[in-house]
Amino acid sequence: MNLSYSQRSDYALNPTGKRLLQLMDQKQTNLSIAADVTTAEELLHIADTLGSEICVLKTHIDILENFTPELPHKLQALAEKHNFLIFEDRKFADIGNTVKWQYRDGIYRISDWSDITNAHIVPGPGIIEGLKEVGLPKGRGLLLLAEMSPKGTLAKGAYTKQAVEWAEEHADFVIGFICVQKLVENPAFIHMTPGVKLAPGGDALGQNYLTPKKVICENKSDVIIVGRGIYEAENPVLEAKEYRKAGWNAYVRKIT
Ligand code: S5P
Repeated sequence: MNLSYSQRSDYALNPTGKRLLQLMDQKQTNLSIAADVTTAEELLHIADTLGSEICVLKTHIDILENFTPELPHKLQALAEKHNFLIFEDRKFADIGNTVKWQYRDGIYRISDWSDITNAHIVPGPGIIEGLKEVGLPKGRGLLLLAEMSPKGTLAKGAYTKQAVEWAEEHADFVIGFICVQKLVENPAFIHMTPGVKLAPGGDALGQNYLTPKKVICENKSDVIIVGRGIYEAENPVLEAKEYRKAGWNAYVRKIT
């Protein structure tokens, strides 16, 4: 079944999942940038200068040294201006009752502004239920970390399979997976893959890089997540255009 992203949106039960699938085709991009920077200024600069190239801006809000409650409003304004979704890569990992607070409260109030967040499944399905109580009424979507990119990851085999089962049980809230390859035929689920560079390889701390073509065409994932490959480039805007083109061409080849 080689459905386009927008055809697949008909199967999505979650409004954010549906919107992302439609947005990718409308905007012709399956590129997500991992904006791993430590100041609000750098984050806003990335969002504004690269926003037109991406479908999703992925943040690590807790690495900012100067977070203020106004920042999410500014990010949301840029998301509207450039038509992208915000994904706070929080990687929740606690029991359901605790993650509710972590998602809704504290300094960051993630559920107020982040369209998408993600969770490890190591605590069991209660983590999904807790996040869902907070996120679903706001129309948010959740990605499960079913696989991880680094060498030596324990997220494989039976663990990955369990993530898929729980996603199917909560398809109104779970919009897909962080994974290395396509895991499930259900066209509603979005597969998002980090560890992507135009040249394959790794870093000094175990990260593995695959090319956009390998990720989209061979591994049949849907979205490439690129961090250092873009923001460390001499010209991040030109580099983002390269990644966008590589990801999009691979998708077009896959579905035709
Ligand atoms: O398995 C994973 C899951 C994630 S979300 N491996 C990852 O690298 N990530 C995230 O993707 C990681 O937290 C970082 O923000 C980004 C990869 O960054 P890069 O600079 O290596 O492209």
